[in-house]
Amino acid sequence: MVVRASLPEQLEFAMGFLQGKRALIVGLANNHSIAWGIAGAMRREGAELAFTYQSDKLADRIAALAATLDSDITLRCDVSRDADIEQVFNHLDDYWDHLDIIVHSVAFAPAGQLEGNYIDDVTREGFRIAHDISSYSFVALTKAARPMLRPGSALLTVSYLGAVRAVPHYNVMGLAKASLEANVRYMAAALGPEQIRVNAISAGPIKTAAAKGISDFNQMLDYGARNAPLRRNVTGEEVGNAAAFLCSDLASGISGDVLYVDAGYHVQAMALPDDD
Ligand code: 0WE
Repeated sequence: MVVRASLPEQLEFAMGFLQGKRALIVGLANNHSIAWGIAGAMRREGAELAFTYQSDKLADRIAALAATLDSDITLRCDVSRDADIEQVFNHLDDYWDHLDIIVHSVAFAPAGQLEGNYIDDVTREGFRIAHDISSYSFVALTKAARPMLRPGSALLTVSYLGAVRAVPHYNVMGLAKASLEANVRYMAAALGPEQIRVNAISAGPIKTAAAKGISDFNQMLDYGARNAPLRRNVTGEEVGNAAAFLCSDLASGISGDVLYVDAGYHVQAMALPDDD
């Protein structure tokens, strides 16, 4: 396409860097979700969006949120069920003939697994569920989506520093995120020959609905804001902007990687002195 236009005219027709891309967002629960920050940034850059939601009780809320981003594609999907995952792509196929982007922003460990002493409190069932919902679901979605993916498609998931450091109380979720990050590398290796990219963002702590169930979360936010290089926490919008970039053709040379969007927290060692 040849575009000749004066500068003001070019600005008027300015295209977002995801123009023409179709993105499926998995993991939206409400307007505090990391998935919401990602969806907003992707829509701003021109992507068309579809959403899944976990259960019927979320149906109306997700449809309303989707509508504000010009989407009327919302599909129920409990990622622990293969039949649900299969249904999503059967239905999506009615709207779209291909898929450019999948965002996986899902994690769960059963109540009681994110507190106390790791060894005392971890259970076989807690371990299984955390790994199933938080890691296996990423490749399960990709397996089912594969016929709709094409060269240039990009897959993204959301991880946390607890994957690579022993964060107090993150416990079995840390193992599940380590598995998720390894999943990113193996999926990147498997899909690379088809020019499909797979990456993760490791986000700093953000006050989402999931975070509300975690004791001392506010203390963690304060600690990060005092000790990160940028002296603050990150927002869902900042994670969204990095996600939009990673899933765009601007990131065509990046696959299998974990990009930290955490105000630099992960590079710092030791608490800073009080007067810093
Ligand atoms: O990945 C997470 C938490 C995800 C999460 C949250 C819950 C709360 C409710 C997974 N499963 C559940 N299960 C529930 O029943 N984060 C990165 C946020 C988080 O959680 C922590 C953190 C941080 C940061 C738990 C302990 C320590 C730090």
